[in-house]
Amino acid sequence: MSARQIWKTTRFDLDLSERPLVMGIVNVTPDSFSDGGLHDDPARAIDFCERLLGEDVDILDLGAESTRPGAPKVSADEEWHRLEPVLRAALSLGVPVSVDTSKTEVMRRALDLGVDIINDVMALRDEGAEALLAGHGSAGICLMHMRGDPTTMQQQALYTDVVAEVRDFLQQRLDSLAAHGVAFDRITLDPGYGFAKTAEQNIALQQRQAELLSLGRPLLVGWSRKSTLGAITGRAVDERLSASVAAALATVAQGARVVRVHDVAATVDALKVWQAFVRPTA
Ligand code: HH2
Repeated sequence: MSARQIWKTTRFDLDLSERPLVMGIVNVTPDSFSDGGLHDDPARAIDFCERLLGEDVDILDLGAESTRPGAPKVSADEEWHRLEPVLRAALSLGVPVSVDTSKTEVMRRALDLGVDIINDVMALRDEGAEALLAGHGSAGICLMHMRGDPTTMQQQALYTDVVAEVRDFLQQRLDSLAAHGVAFDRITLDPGYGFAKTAEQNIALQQRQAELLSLGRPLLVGWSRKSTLGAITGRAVDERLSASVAAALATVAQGARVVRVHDVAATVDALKVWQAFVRPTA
């Protein structure tokens, strides 16, 4: 059995060594790539959070700005307006809550309400974000790799060695946070599937995941419904459930400890079976 790996967050110390955790996606947006408009009314979003709880979700990840390729930017005020009522309700449900944002101002407001984790597809590169998280002292952090921003990122999918370059980027982000005094046990890393990467590059990253694990922090991985799964299977975005579950199992089998998914019930079941089969018997 490997050493216990704890992800420290504001209210919860999450044990990632016992079993992989499932982070359920709640997009409070009109335009997300697979579920835009489904939960952009606060009451529906809160109902959806409660439904995910019934499906044994481990972490709720609330996002109020789409990051799909070409997505328009929204202001911090608009993002917060969408997020706040859902975040307030989610924080009373007894599970860790993360906010998926890249804006320091939105992070500040979420941290003031007591959010457990900041999940940032820009890896805390907005001005003041690192200092904010360093000053907070306990919120969990997910640092994801991407280049550019969602409006331009797919033009920047040019790498000599995508795995080495993603690894170097994440190492630099870890170094920068260490320089700010952020403890590593608050941090997970994410290769950023679909962000400034082609299907071939995404697949290479998954195949060589061990090279990212060598950074020494747990990996949080988001394959759910992404276009690379469509490229592999020929399936449209609303037909990628089986592919998404297979991707979640594969990434966990290769060492990832948190999977970020839309389809919580199916993923939880699949991971329970996988876990039962791989757990060493007495
Ligand atoms: N993917 C998306 C958004 N946030 N965060 C992390 N850590 N990892 C990911 O892979 C990731 C993420 C994109 O998916 P989704 O939230 O469903 O879509 P949209 O950005 O269009 O709302």
